[in-house]
Amino acid sequence: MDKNSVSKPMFSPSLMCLDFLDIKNQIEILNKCCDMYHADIMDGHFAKNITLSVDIIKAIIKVATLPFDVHLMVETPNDYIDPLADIGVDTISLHAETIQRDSYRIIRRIRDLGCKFGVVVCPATPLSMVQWYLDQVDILTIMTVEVGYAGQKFIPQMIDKIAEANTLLIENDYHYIIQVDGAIGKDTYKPLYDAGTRLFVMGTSGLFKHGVELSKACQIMKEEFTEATGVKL
Ligand code: S6P
Ligand code: MG
Repeated sequence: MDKNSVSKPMFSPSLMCLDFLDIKNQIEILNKCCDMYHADIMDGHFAKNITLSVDIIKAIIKVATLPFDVHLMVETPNDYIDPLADIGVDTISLHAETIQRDSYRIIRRIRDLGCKFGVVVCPATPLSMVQWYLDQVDILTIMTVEVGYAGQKFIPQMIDKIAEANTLLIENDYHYIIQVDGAIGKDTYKPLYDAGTRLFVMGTSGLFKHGVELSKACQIMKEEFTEATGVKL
């Protein structure tokens, strides 16, 4: 049995989908029903939007009891590594497309600061782009929508990429966990789980729904996951 087949699925709510008028209360609920936090930082250039920032994460982290994975959608990720490590995030996830010229130096810096290293690939980016440092990756994130916005449509071709990532994981005995980001919910859980995903970024498609109280929404998320995959949580 491979290690991925025994690891438990985990849920990481995407904090850009919070109701910003009620952040503290929502974090206190999510602390009890999720496994990690997913915090998107964009610069308006690499991704054409602006969402969270280091300062906002610094405030949220004070009431959060789960580890933070920060997804950096910025052209100059190097500028964010030290400030993020200073505020105590667990994992720094950078886009492969932005670290091609200095990946090994950046990975070493992240590790030296005591953080985990995550790498993210856009839908059209092949896994071959990260193959030379896959052995050092803690979280491998496959984007299943384009970067920038919540509420987009799932890109089904990504299932093959996840399966390829899972084959590489098993064949090479790598240690990364496969995470997916974008349009995750009851319609996509099963193919994603079967292909090898174990960490699910939860946004508007599967968790943050208008008119549903958040602790109830968490419960529905888990019920729908179990119903779709047959995996008890
Ligand atoms: C997109 C960002 C994502 C979104 C997430 C939202 O640039 O990286 O993390 O927050 O995709 O989820 P949903 O279900 O609305 O697509
Ligand atoms: Mg993200």
